[in-house]
Amino acid sequence: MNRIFSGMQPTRQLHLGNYLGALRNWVALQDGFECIFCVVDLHALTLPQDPAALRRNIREVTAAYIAAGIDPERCIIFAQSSVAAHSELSWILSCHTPLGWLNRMTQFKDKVGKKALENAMLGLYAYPVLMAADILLYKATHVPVGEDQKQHLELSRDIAGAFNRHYDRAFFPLPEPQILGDATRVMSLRDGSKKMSKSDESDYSRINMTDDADLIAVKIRKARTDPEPLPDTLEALVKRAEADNLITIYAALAGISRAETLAQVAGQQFSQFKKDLADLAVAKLSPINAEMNRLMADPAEIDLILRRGAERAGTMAAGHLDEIKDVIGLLRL
Ligand code: AQP
Repeated sequence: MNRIFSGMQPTRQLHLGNYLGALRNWVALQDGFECIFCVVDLHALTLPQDPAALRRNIREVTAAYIAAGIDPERCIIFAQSSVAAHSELSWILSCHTPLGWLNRMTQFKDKVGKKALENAMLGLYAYPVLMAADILLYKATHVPVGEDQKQHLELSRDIAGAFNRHYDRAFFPLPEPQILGDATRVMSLRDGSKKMSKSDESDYSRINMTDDADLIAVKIRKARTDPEPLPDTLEALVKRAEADNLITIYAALAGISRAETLAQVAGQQFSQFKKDLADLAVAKLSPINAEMNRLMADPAEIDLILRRGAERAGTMAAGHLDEIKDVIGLLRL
């Protein structure tokens, strides 16, 4: 059976981009694939984290997975740091990854920004190798990702290929990206040229999965737009990034195409459209929010799910790591 691996970082709360671009698609994949969904807490360490907040966020991301509809019986849900083989394989793969490949990664450059390179952390630079280890450790065949992670997944394929060629065998499957749905890149509510992101300083740039109905409505009302009414063609949205983004969000939440959405709302002023969008967002997100709150009230239950998931993931990982050690000539004593 084809196997899916994917994960989210427990860095602050998940947002609408994480939900529409990834989580919602994962729920649909459970029926056709063996699924492994990880809370990638080691990746979160590539940026400074407060220990108490990190602990809470690991549980909250787990709660979001389950509240959105991922079934912990059918899928494996676990925290990355509880399976040590991720770090071991990451080291092995880093010895098969030329620096030139890592130098091309745009996310590293974006995250370091204008800071001096000397102060950037090695972990942030090596992040894509750990991501390759996450995927290859389970010999995953498919990885659902948003547009922003496509380059990292291509690197995972390159690393798998380099390993296979070096040891002259088809050991790792080359994982296929799955870019699903129409909302592969949900943009900031404050700036239509930037993606919606957990690390954006403005909380008004995103709708968090933990936001209540009032806050969702306020954020949508305050979302940046332009003075023109909504157009009737997709072409007319090309130069209107913020309007385009709100149409994409509406379409994704309503489960209709962007063209169908425009057919419904063409000619409307934003004041009306934003009210409808807020009602729709609240209707879709509130039940998930309520279930997250219920789960978060019982952290022991979440920890139990993570522990069971870690046992299942750990068994598969240990078997594959033994095979890898055999291939590369390490003793298994
Ligand atoms: N804006 C987005 N639109 C669509 N999909 C998105 N994803 C993230 N942002 C958007 C997808 O969500 C999954 C999990 O992402 P992540 O938590 O591992 O980290 P990220 O991609 O770095 O997300 P953020 O919010 O931008 O976090 P920060 O600010 O901490 O870097 C991935 O599949 C991603 O594609």
